[in-house]
Amino acid sequence: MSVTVVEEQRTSSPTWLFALFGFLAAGFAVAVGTLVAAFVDPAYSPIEVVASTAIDLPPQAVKEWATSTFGTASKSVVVGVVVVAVIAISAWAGVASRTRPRLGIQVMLIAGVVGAVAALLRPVDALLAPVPSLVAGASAALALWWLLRMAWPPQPATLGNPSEVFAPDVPTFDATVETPKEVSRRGVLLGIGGVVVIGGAALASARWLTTRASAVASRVGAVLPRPVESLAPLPASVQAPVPDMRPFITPNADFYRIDTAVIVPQVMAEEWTLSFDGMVRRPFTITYADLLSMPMVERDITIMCVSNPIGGDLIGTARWLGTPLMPLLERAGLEPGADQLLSTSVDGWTCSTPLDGLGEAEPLLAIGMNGEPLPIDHGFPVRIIIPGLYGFISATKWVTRIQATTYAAEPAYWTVRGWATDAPVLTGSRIDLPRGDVAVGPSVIAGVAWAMAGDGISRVEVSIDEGPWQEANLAEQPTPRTWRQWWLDWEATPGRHGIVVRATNALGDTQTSEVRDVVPSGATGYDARVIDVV
Ligand SMILES: Nc1nc2c(c(=O)[nH]1)N[C@H]1C(S)=C(S)[C@@H](COP(=O)(O)O)O[C@H]1N2
Ligand SMILES: [Mo]
Repeated sequence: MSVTVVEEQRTSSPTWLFALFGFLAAGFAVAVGTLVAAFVDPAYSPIEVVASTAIDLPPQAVKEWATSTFGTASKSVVVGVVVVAVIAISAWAGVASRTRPRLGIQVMLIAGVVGAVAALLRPVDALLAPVPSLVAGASAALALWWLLRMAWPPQPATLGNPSEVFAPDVPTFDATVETPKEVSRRGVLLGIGGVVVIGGAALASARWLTTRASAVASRVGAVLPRPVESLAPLPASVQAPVPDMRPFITPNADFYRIDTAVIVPQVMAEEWTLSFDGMVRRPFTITYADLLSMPMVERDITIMCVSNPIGGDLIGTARWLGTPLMPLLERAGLEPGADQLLSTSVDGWTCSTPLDGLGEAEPLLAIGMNGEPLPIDHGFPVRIIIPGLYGFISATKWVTRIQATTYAAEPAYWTVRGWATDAPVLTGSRIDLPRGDVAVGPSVIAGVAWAMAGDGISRVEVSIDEGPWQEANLAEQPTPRTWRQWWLDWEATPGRHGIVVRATNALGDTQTSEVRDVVPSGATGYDARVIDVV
């Protein structure tokens, strides 16, 4: 009888309270784990490390994900899924602990182990990587244990003042019966208070630690050297004379961002190094100070993502400041037989760049973007920029290692996920204007076209309502390595109209109308818009 009473007592306290216990224990654990990660590496924070590993899951398991992780929103989706899963599991564990405290605590410990395994699967070998998750798991278990203990004060328990009893409608007992196990309201409040205060302090300390000696501070202190080859300001003629046209140079804040990093790598310039090794005769490592002493050049270059859909905006143009990469490769002395440069980011992401034709492309180790040190999102302190190749085989951000090797020996991140190794940017064009509906009368159709791997744009043509191709006006193109703006005056007549654009590069090749998906080496087909003239 007494046992039944105890069970009844326990289960008569509200379910939501125990779900809250589980949730609070998990929140506490994430805070403590984040604090530990602040000492180790923020990338190993418990939630982020699981999300990162989920994003990198082996290609067989998530073939389509390989495509979608290129997308800008998909990373936050993965983080969101992990957060929701953690909330659901911890709330469930909390509820389970109402009748089976040991089970709830075990679930917390197992979650920590899952995080630790995810950390061990990260491409960067780090002995301490699993520590934040393990500590988080232990903290969750401890917090849950503490919350349960506070809720059910140890014997000898007294019934206390009825107003202090959380579930006052439970049957009362005579003192000789088993220890009453109803939840103590005071205990619950103290327990929750303790978890929230200590967890909050952990999170605040983590914040403080990660911003104190941070990439942000390092970037603020970075001073860009004067280029030996500087560029004149761009003439107004690069801009199509059309209202509402996007600027020729993409402001840093509007520049598309694509990478697999859940936590943006925080690299201090003072601590950055870049090694050149692999199939080279004289491997060496440079620091940021070494890099600054090298000749810097300015280049206007348009970069583009291979997963940019037709008409998409994963493309942008910047004035980059950097040092040419080829002299550094010469200093290292490539051995015969190497066919790719494998560059590695501090977070372990790898990028395969064909050595064939690399010299002509004039690759840069870039440190500046539109007159500022590289934004942290765009690779601070140093990234690679190579005109004419899609970003996934050229534009390594937070680069820390450049290795001469072979495709056979070292396949890169996207190579093992089914993407091409040879992917020059395909000649393309996009319609930017008009946006939305148009009024009857004089209007302008305008956009950009690019042929960074095809000597630049020589012609852009527009077809309206399947009519003949009409040649558009071209704005100035400062170099073949940037996009080119175009525009066409149009007398808009009432009704619905279909507009199609196509570009031709300076080698005389017109982009193909054949519709092809972004995998494995870039989408093809013409950009088309439907415009309503009202
Ligand atoms: N470290 C790192 N560098 C990276 C990537 C990445 O995932 N990790 N993605 C590449 C891809 S696919 C593209 S298109 C460009 C995008 O550069 P941006 O974010 O500065 O526009 O970065 C490249 N460099
Ligand atoms: Mo990309």
